[in-house]
Parts: sequence; C-alpha cells; structure tokens
Amino acid sequence: MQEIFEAIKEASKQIQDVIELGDTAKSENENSTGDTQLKLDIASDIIIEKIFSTIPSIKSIVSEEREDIIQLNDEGDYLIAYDPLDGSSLVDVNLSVGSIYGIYKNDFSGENIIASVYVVFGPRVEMVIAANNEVKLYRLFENNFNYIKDIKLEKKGSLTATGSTQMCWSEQHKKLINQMYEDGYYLRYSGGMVPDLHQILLKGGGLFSYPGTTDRPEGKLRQLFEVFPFALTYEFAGGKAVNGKDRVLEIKTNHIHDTSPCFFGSNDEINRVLEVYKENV
Ligand code: P6P
Repeated sequence: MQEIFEAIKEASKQIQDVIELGDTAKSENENSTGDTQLKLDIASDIIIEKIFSTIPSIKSIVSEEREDIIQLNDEGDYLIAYDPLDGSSLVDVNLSVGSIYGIYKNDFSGENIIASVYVVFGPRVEMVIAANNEVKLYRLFENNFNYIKDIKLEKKGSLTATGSTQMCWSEQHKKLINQMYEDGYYLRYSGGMVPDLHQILLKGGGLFSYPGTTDRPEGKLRQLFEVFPFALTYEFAGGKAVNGKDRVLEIKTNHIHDTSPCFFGSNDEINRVLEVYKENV
C-alpha cells in the first residue's frame, strides 16, 4: 500500500500547483450528484486518475466527479474511492480545501475500508494517513512530506462543526447543537469538511456533524469518498463515527454515490449524539 501513499503525495503536489493557478471557473458539467464542476475539480480528478493508472496494485477507482467505477488492473488488490478536491468553491474565498481517499479491499463498503488518506491544502499542505489502527500527520516542506506526529483524540473535546442550516435541522439536531453551545463548545465551521474535521482532530476533539435534514434526509456527504474515510480516521484516532444511531462503517452501500447522515467525534460527544437522537423530540 506504500506505493499508493506515494502516488497520493505526488498527485497532491500537482493539485497544489493547480490550486495556485486558481482557475475556479465553472465548467459546463455537473457531477453525478448534481454539483456544478469547477475546472479545478476536473483538473484534480485527471491528475489523480493519471497517477493511479500507473499503480499495478490498484484494481479500480471511484471518483466523486465520475458517474461510474473505472477499472484499472484486473490483478490489483485495492479499490480506491476519492473526492479529488472537496469544497473546491472555497478556493474563491481563499479558504482551505482538501482531497479525500478511501482504500478498500474486495468491495466498496464500510466494512471493507482498510485505510484512508486526506490532504489539506491550506496555509500549509498537510496529509493524514489512517492505517493499521494509527493516524499519522505529515507536512509538505521543500517538496517532501515529512512525518510530524501521531494523532490521538481526547475522550472529550471543545469544538463543534455542523453543516446545513438550522432551518433544515430536525428537532433532535437543534436540541443537540443548542445544548453544546450552552455547554460552552466553540463553533468552528468553514464549510469545508476536510479542514473542519482536521481542526477537530488536531485541537483535541469535539464533534463534526452533517445530519439528515428536511431537504436531504439521507444527508449530503458521500459514503465511499467522504464519510467512510473520515469514519475510519476518527476511529483509528480513538473516536467514533455514527449516523445518529449506528456505527457508520456498518451501514449498507447500495450505490457508489450514496450519502449518509454522519457524526464524527470524541467518545463523549458521540455519546451525546446517541442520547439525543434516540429521543422522540
Ligand atoms: P453546507 C463542501 O461542498 C461539502 O461537500 C463539504 O466539504 C462540507 O462539509 C459540506 O459540503 C458543507 O455543506 O450545506 O454546510 O454548505
């Protein structure tokens, strides 16, 4: 699997260059979930596919930007689902964006994800690899990704980040978030899941939530290349990831672009979610 991590490092250096070029113009296309594709999205996707197609151990890939699975090597061992540049529209306002990769064996399902990688393109470029029950942080400096430290979540955190708008939240979610504000949690939400989840991991913990909402009852974030990779990362860091009731990595995927309500966090915060969400408010 090391060759996959090296391939992601190389792709990330090229994506950083594309971001600096800053062509965030809209393309004429929409992706399979109806999001308008920016030229940045398409350029990043092409960079990743080109590099992955040189790695014999990769059997097939799924991209947020493509409708179908792309077969690469029949003899390959690994399946990779990725979001080439999540939150790309934030480049327009100079906020951090990121790439997300889920590495699977046998099939694209929560129970078969074995590793995940995400890359944050911000004031610095940082990469986090979750594998073998460990989460390791690397930072790009002078063209090398240097190991910085292992990441571990505290039992209880202080930050909360929650998506969508209060107008679209369920009564349970309103109760959960209002309780957290009353209990002194700090709201830290940029609209980019990669930097938002990275901040909670590095700043001692808390809760990131993108719940089922009145306009998106099944949630907004995609299972294979957004939800499952971060679920694995948070679990390997000592936290948990649920959909409001069940462990995220045990939910069933019917289509490669399926979404799921998702809550990632430290143990105490996830226990809050489970408590509130089991009530009929
Ligand atoms: P909302 C970005 O478009 C994204 O997919 C995630 O990165 C982010 O967490 C979410 O959508 C933001 O959604 O509805 O809060 O603007």
